[in-house]
Amino acid sequence: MDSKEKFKAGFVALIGKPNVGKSTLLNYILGTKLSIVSPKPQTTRMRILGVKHDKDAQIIFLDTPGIQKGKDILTKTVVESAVASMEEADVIVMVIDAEKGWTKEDDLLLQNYIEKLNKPTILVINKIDKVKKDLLLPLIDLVSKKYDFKEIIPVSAKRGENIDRFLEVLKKYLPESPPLFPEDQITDLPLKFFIAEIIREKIFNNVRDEVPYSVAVEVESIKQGENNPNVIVIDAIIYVEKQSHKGILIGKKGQMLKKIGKEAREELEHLLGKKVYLNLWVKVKERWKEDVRLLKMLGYHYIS
Ligand SMILES: Nc1nc2c(ncn2[C@@H]2O[C@H](COP(=O)(O)OP(=O)(O)OP(=O)(O)O)[C@@H](O)[C@H]2O)c(=O)[nH]1
Ligand SMILES: [Mg+2]
Repeated sequence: MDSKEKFKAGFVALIGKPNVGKSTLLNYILGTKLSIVSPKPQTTRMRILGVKHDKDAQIIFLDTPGIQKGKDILTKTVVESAVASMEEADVIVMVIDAEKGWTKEDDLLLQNYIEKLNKPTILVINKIDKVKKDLLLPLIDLVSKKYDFKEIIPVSAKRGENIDRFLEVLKKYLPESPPLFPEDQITDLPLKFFIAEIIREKIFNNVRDEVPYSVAVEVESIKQGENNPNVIVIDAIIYVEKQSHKGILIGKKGQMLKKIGKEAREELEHLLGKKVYLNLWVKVKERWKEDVRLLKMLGYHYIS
């Protein structure tokens, strides 16, 4: 770092419609799996803080749930957390999907939030690996007329294309500040919520239709193995809204739950570097999305 250049640090909110690749982008930048990802929209349900430590800057990303419509308390809470992240941020990064282009929802996001906040906003066009180059130029032209974006940067979060440039550009808009997080900290996400998220991701990736949206995961306990500190025993409850969903999640002869448990356990062992025993139970709890106490316990209110 040039000694004349001061260290920079600040908050960056990643926002956009569901499924555009916000969480994939964060994970690529951090070089680790922090925020869960799935091919289905509305995967992320709480704001996930991830810190990128560089020589000359500390970028504190806030990955947010895709802005969506819905009347239940869960959806309102989820959208609130995205809005709070935008309000907290020094810079807003709006993400769109190159293949889907600019949509009506993107107009609404601009009108309802970004224009009002009036903060430096960068537009990231993600998934460029899915489109031909000659289609990208007209899209860049179109979005540049939509708003006074400070920068428009095409990337592929999945392949890691143009991410270095994105980070360099982003740093320009961060305030001068000493680091805000200790060097060894990459998130503020409590371990039990992180584990619950990994389990929920496996459900999103294995179960179809409306069932993943009926699911919440509560990690009840995390204990060290009695005689072995390298073992973790985790007990978790999977809540579903309907009896029929419980049947689908458990599957024939318990096959589905076994598969979900195995995938979650293997990933947790990899991420935590310990042997994991994972006990999963499925419980029906109608209208859990309206149960404020439970929502808090599940972490959907933990920011405030
Ligand atoms: N081809 C391609 N797919 C991508 C890229 N980035 C993300 N995806 C895929 O897009 C899907 C959605 O990615 P997520 O990162 O979960 O999207 P999100 O914006 O966080 O979605 P929500 O949490 O639902 O708001 C996943 O299947 C990703 O693998 C990319 O650059 N190229
Ligand atoms: Mg996400």
